[in-house]
Amino acid sequence: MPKERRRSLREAALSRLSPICDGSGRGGVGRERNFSSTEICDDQTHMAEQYSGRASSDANPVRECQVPQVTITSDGDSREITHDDLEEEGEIGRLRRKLSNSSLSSNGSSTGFEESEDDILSDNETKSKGIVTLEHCGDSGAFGEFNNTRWKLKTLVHCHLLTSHSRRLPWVQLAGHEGNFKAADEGSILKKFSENEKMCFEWLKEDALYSFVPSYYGVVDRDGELFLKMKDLLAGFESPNVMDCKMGTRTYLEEELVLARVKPKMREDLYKKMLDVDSTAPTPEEKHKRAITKPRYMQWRESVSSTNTLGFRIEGIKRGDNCSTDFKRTRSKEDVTQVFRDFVHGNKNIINSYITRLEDIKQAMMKSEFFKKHEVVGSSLLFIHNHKGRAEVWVIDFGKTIPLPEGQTLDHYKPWAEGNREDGYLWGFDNLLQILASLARE
Ligand code: I3P
Repeated sequence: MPKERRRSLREAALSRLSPICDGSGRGGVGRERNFSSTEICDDQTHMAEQYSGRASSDANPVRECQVPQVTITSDGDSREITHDDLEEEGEIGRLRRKLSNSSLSSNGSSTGFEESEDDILSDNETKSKGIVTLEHCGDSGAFGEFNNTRWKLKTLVHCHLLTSHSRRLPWVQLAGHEGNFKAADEGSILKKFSENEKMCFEWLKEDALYSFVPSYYGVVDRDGELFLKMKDLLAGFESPNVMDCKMGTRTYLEEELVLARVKPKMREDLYKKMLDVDSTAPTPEEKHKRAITKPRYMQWRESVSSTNTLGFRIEGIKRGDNCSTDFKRTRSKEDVTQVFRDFVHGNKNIINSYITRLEDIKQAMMKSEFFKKHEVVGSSLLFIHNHKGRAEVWVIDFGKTIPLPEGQTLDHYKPWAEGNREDGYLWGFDNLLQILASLARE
């Protein structure tokens, strides 16, 4: 990442450092404001149709890989941080350092190599300090309804999502980083602090997308660590089924690519993750080094999943107490459609509710200044439904959603070429909608 750009991101972050809130500031709580919709732009729809021709339809078997088991330690005391607190305690400097660091920090997952290109704007600051810990549990059976001839999900995670308060932790570990989440008061959760995500939430409070993102309640300090407090999207759901779809045709920032060229960091952990999925994927040189760069891994992940073919990919699914993240090679339209079919149990009411909600989200996106002015990378749509037919979709994860330079906007459809910052979000969104529409017609 060029130094100037890095600096400008950091400066932007600091200049927008608002009172680190509160839960009572500008629309922090008590949200649920009304949203008035507009018609979907014909041009965009047309472009989406054009681009959707890119989708291929090859079938890829689901491969076996190890997936993590989630355990959560006790829920300590926390309190909300106010601007006054920080000034009184001379904490502004410390927090600013923390904000600056968090966007550039390296993580605890790679070993033995110099810090360099990765984790720019990573949404976790130090994975090693996790409260939610992940442990490999290996094969533990098949995954209920997904266990048919097409979907041999050979690994399974039992999501131990019970806190010391016997309260269910939400959607957090389907695709989240190790150690990123902590339980909070009833109806809310804590996510490890990211300056970038905080800025997004602040902006979103005044945006057309507001009704479709988790309510944001401010920054809190829990045992000396900072977290973003937000609504627990699963609160109020009994035995919800949850799916996390990572949106867009690109899952890494342009900055990560640039930095990887300037100062490549070889990561053994990513090499091993690659090998787990496809032992033939590493090049001879990578095999020799037993390590790969993060952009190389991310691009490979995009190519074996449906990120490249459809502009989104399924990251994980939770059914009852079982979670599966074994979708790394779910790539073709047919395979993705089958996963959705199984996820909703063929229930047309749920499919139609999802479609309606997605159409509302899309209309909001077409109106959204936030969406127009941000490169949206690594953000997910979270699908939640229960057996009673209640179904919701939420736009989550803004750790790698970054503001564009002044005057630049994205249409989120154009194919990405380095420098144009396009993310393919709406192209993927339309493909997802088409898949659900095809299920509704079955
Ligand atoms: C991870 C996934 C995450 C990424 C993480 C990858 O791969 O792509 O999005 O974190 O990078 O390891 P996988 O899904 O195969 O487990 P970011 O989005 O924050 O970059 P990391 O290992 O550097 O955390």
